[in-house]
Amino acid sequence: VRLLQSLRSAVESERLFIVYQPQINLNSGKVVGMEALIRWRNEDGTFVPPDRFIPLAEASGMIVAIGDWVLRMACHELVRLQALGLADLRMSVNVSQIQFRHPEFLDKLNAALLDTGISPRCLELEITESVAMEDADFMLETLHLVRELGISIAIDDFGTGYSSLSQLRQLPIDRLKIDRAFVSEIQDGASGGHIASMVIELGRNLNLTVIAEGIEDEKQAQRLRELGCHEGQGYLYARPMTPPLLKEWLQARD
Ligand code: G
Ligand code: G
Ligand code: MN
Ligand code: NA
Repeated sequence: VRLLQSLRSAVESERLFIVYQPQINLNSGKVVGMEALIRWRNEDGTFVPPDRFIPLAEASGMIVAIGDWVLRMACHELVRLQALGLADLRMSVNVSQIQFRHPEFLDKLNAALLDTGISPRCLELEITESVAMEDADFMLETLHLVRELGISIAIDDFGTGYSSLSQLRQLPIDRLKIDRAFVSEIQDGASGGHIASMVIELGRNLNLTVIAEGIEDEKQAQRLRELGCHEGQGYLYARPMTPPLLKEWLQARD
């Protein structure tokens, strides 16, 4: 309850902010986009990790407002980057299942596009594998509607859930994100490495782009490239950054 109260006051006093982590084409080395990640800084300067407060925000329903705020901030950020001449970047936004299932979700999505004027082609929503597979009929319909808007969809934390291939094949999605737990095992022959290569193979068969998260060294990147993984993000390239740092980083790289 105390955490919930401080989350409320954090929202009110704007102690929530967003950092952005670049995503790279593993073959060309070009930046293809970035993922928006929420942060909460306490009054005393310490951080509350999203793994702790997102579940709380979901249970209390606050995630609907927070998620909408993240979506808008991320779209605005993309507009600012495009104005600097940093074109052709994709903005990836995490969407909680509570938010996704909210009756006004599609309206809010539309409103965010209209208000910021960004092209839906530049926007991507990340939903986790478990969410994507739950309540198949509802998901299928909603995902189709999102796709009709021109927005793309990535399945986050892929490999940690239990999707059946037949389910996965039916989903109107664009990208699979390999969970970083599997990427970290890719060198030492541990089972996670096999899962990573299976996900890449699966992506190839289903015509989906595959992005690996949590790439921390060049060996992992090299192995992922050999396996045919298209894109990656991780500390090897950049940490999640505040907008001024992101801007600097992108311009230095451009
Ligand atoms: O990288 P980081 O430790 O910040 O992310 C931890 C988890 O929090 C990740 O699983 C990420 O998907 C989730 N997360 C980060 N930002 C958001 C957000 O804006 N909305 C939702 N629903 N989840 C987020
Ligand atoms: O949405 P998702 O849970 O996938 O969020 C990714 C999480 O992974 C975020 O918390 C982000 O800060 C974190 N992260 C991003 N790159 C790396 C990395 O290279 N190594 C590690 N350990 N964590 C990372
Ligand atoms: Mn994510
Ligand atoms: Na993940």
